[in-house]
Amino acid sequence: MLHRAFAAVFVMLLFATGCAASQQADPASSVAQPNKEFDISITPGPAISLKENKLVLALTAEQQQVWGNATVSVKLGMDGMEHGEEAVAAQSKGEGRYEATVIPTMVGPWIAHITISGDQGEKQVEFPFEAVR
Ligand SMILES: [Cu+2]
Repeated sequence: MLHRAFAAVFVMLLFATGCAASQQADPASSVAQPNKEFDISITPGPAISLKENKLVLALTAEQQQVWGNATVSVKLGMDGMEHGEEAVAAQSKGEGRYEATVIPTMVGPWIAHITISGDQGEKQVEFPFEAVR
């Protein structure tokens, strides 16, 4: 009886977390902090799975000074899953705006790993987002 209740809770947890339930305790991904420094968005949003979505990084005037001549690349990943995505280069649209076309291959929680390289060096930030059908 009690065992059955536990099983039911476990199944509900699986449903609630979707494919991220396969996530194991991974020190590398658990220390990564979501981005708070940069203005990053999926436009118009929400992200649609198996479709092209526009991910936008908008540097402030101040950040443009710091990250002169920046190049930006984006790689999508899912915690605990190996999707094998390649990094895509974002296009500079001027005035600190960078756009990358990303295609999440399934519904669920994704993390865009964004690399910004410029005069300041290199920085990696993470942008979590949800892909829907
Ligand atoms: Cu997945």
